[in-house]
Amino acid sequence: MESEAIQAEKWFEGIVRGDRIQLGKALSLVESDRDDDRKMAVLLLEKCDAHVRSRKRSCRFAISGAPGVGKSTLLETLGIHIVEMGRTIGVLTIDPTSAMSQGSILGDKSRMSKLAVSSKAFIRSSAAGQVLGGMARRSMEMMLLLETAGYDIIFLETVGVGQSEHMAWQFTDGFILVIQPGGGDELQGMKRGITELTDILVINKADGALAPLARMAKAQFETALHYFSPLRSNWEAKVVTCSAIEGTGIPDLYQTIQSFEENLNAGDIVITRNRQQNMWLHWSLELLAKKLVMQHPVITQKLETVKAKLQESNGSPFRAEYEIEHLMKSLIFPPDDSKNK
Ligand SMILES: Nc1nc2c(ncn2[C@@H]2O[C@H](COP(=O)(O)OP(=O)(O)O)[C@@H](O)[C@H]2O)c(=O)[nH]1
Ligand SMILES: [Mg+2]
Repeated sequence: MESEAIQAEKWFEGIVRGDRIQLGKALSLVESDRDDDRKMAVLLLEKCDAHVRSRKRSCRFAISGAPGVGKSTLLETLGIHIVEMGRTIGVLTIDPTSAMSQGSILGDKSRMSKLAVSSKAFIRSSAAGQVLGGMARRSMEMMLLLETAGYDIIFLETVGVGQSEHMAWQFTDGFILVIQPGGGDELQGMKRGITELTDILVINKADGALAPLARMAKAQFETALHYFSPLRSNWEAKVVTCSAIEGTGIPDLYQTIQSFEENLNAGDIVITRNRQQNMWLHWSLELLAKKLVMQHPVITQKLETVKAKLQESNGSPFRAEYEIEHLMKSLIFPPDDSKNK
């Protein structure tokens, strides 16, 4: 049996060499919850982390927006343009076909069919079952693998609305919000407070009948954005209109992305990444803590008993919660018997 360290080195070398099959396998490895996979994943991720720290970093973007605004279509058109400009891109999406989904988001893979066959691009869809906070459970690790493989720009397409924006914002360098003209989307965006998170606002579908509406929305947003103090320092939010289908406005969008990259590289990327990693660590441990506590046999058993009792007596849940709260506390902070002796 090869030692684990040697195995991890092989994984790592394959990824750095540009072996796409190895990269694909590594992405599955870091998504796995199996104990042996977790162990290997950590060995590999440590190597990747050390590797990227000594090189020019990729720029990581979250691409967010309501289902159906055209995020995937945009990634295809923009992605092809970026590749034509001689750069490489990595895309992480959630595969909506693996969940019960609203019609508009079905068939994401087919939306990126041209980009998918480019040797300068790598697209990975995670199963929707793994989605937490609008991203895959292991998006952070997956971005690191793509960065190790040397992709210049990484896009993380988020799903869902609400909480997801903030999560994705925390873990990436730049936040691209995609909206479509009309439909009150503009206002919704403001209400949810996500305009503060937005580094680049893309008004997509600026074609056909929607084109004049898109121009109007652009003017409105450019004014509105002046009232928000940006959460990210040294960058003033930009508004771009485009049509992912017709390709208009795409070079403009890429230029904006490039200036964002320049801006990022002019700042201290080490501080930025350390902040992201700290937030990720908290997020990840919270998820883990919840999972472990809720899976503890003492808790699951008690919960079953309590639920059965509640149903029988048609009672109230408050005492049940109180009892389980104590049970949880005693499991995590066992009473110190020595004090009573
Ligand atoms: N007219 C128009 N339709 C678009 C454009 N971009 C995407 N669409 C359409 O909008 C629908 C949703 O696109 P999709 O990329 O799946 O959106 P996502 O859910 O945000 O990823 C599809 O029917 C696309 O063909 C665009 O620029 N113009
Ligand atoms: Mg999509």
